[in-house]
Amino acid sequence: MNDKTSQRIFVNQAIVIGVLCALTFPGCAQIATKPPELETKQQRDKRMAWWREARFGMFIHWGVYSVPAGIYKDKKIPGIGEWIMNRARIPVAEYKKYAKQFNPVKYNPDEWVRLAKEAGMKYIVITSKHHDGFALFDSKVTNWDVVDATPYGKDLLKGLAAACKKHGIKLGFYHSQAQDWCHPGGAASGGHWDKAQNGDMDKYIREIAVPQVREILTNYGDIAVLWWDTPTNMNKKRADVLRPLIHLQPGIITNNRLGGGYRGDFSTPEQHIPATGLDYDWETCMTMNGTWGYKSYDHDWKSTETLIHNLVDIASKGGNYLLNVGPTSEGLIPEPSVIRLKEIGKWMKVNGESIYGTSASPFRKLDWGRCTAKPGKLYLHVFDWPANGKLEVPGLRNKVKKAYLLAEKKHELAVTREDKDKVVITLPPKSLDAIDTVVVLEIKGKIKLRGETKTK
Ligand code: FHN
Repeated sequence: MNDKTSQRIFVNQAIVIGVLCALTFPGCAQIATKPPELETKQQRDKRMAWWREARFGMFIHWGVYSVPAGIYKDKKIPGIGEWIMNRARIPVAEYKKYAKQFNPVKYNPDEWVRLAKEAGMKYIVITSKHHDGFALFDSKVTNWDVVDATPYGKDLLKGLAAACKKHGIKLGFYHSQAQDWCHPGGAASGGHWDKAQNGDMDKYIREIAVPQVREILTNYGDIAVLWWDTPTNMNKKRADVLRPLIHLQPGIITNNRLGGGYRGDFSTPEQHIPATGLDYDWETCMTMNGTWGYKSYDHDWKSTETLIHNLVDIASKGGNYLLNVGPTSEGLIPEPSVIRLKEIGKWMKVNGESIYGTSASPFRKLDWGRCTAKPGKLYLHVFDWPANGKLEVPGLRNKVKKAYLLAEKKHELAVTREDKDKVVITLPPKSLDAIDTVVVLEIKGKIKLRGETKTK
């Protein structure tokens, strides 16, 4: 089969699935919007524009697992906190008891959103349901949700959606579509460990996953991102019933973890930054310590310097950074996360221009740091301040208009050209910011580099 034939078949399938979905689910009436598979490049660019501009978002992993917080029967359970039920093989009925202690009375969604905003983040993706199957929202198809199973008794996503709207932050949902360790038929990585988990996965997809995805995409206003996760035991047939639901939110952006061969809109390197970026939209998701869900004894926090360098490194390779927080069962974002986010925010306040809406570095390697770019401007992120005060920009052939520090725009820096391919900027003796001082180099025309470096 040639490429065109397979593309035609794929498109036909997308239409058939769309029509079927519209007939099967009344909530899918808006299915008439164009599936991403049928978009032109311009339409896709338009849909992806805010996300590419944003570069920085907050991931929130929150659920009942924040109650045991990494400890079961007085033992520290190794691994990531939200997997405690799986790792410790906790029986369903026993795990469900933790919900009785999930009472986030200190939850203040407005504060969370303001914190994300202060950090310079432009969107939030929160776990509407993680692999333990517990829904942070009022789901009509189960009692295993915050409203029915906890003393708190209120939908947690409603307030967050309202706060996001108020503060102009985009909201996305992470939804574990396949793994579900508490509803019969849900998949479990490594296999089921309690017979209460056994059941028909197709039935699970039909009766839990599909209606829940419909709920999260219908009841919370504009949803900007749907973040599928771990396509354990997913196949094309199962993915095909979930996928059309995304049209309930025209313009929504989805990741590549649905399964069934769907590529989604962006790739999702996890806990690492690809060495040279990727040739497709991408977002690195990462924890600040060693866990996504709260663990009381994980104090292995990345430094603010590492987090800022990661953000810059990612932007310099054309990606987004989705940085995680794991709130406690009381509803508090751990203090070390708050401190780091505020520090990142201070840096972003001064240097955000060098991150938002930038494109990848045209340079293959820069010994002193990283580069991000906008038309006519190179943002030189100096991690290691040169001892001789001379910042070398290798391979640059463009005429330079001027150079200055982003933090002190009025203060122009002297620029010389040592040979036709090397620009040298004279820096002040000391960096303004020990983590990353940004030097702006304004250039004429499209970036032109010497042959051995990558051109854009
Ligand atoms: O199993 C999950 C894990 O708990 C966490 O949610 C991460 C975030 O990307 N995703 C899965 C592992 O890839």
